[in-house]
Amino acid sequence: MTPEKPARPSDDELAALSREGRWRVISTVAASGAGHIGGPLSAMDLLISLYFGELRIDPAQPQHPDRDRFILSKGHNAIGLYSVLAMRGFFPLDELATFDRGDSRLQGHPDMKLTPGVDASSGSLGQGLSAGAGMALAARRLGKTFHTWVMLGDGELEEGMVWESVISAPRYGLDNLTAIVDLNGLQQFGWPRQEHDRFDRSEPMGHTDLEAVFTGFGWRPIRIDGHDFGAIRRAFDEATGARGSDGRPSVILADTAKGRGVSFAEGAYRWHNGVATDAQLAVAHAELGFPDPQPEPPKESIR
Ligand SMILES: Cc1ncc(C[n+]2csc(CCOP(=O)(O)OP(=O)(O)O)c2C)c(N)n1
Ligand SMILES: [Mg+2]
Repeated sequence: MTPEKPARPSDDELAALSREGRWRVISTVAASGAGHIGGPLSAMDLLISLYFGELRIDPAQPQHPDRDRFILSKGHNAIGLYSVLAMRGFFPLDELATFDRGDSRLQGHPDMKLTPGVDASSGSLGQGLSAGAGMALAARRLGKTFHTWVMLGDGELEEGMVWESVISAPRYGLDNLTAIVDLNGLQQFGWPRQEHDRFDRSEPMGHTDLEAVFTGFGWRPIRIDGHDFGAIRRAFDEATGARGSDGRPSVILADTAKGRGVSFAEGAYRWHNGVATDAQLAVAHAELGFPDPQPEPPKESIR
């Protein structure tokens, strides 16, 4: 059976799922001893909204030819994707504990040949949008109606190959393609939007009018707060509703905070990657409210 769009959860349900996803990211990386935190947390509300409310996918048939496609072009955020795939039922939640081990299906960067639900391998930044444009073009040629989604980082926009597909996708009329750019304002080493920025090490794209640039190349830009579930939902509707209408691919420019949801990681470029201490994990647990605190064991009655 062709996978169908899921019934959309409420905003409260999405928020709870996102808190769970954020906890799974930070706790899994703490257990494995290495991994990325900031990007997976900034992207979590978008990923949860996609996997639980938008994508026409079926965890029991991860290779279904008519499924919507999702490419995590910023592949270093793999643990964010794996957490959501596990929560959505593509593989057991327990398997997250194997993250980044040599014999695991969950490598540090996504491998489409290993992991159920991963549609393209990534990790070398800049390549995902070209792969996605290819999938969207294939859908068009094969007469299929699936939609292709590609998530990029704002630092990743510096890769030249991104712009080759930005230039070419509108020429093929790929309105069945949507890029999502996670505009968390930071990449690996800092600083684009900070006041003390002397513009000497800043990220070039941080000072660019991306809406104008994408419009100029023939895309439909949709600018949103990437932590507002209502805005995300409307952006998805606009992007998929556009399909077949005017040949423009869509780009969702999502303003986010790197490390979102965990106080010590939020806005801190040093948490691009990192391993939380036990004390930091306790803070994250308290702030995310997940997992629920264990109930107090019953006190022995005094006789
Ligand atoms: C081609 C390539 N160059 C460099 C790297 C190393 N690298 C990994 S993550 C990263 C920063 C990415 O920043 P951004 O795209 O903003 O990701 P996010 O903030 O969402 O984590 C870099 C430079 C890479 N993976 N691939
Ligand atoms: Mg970034």
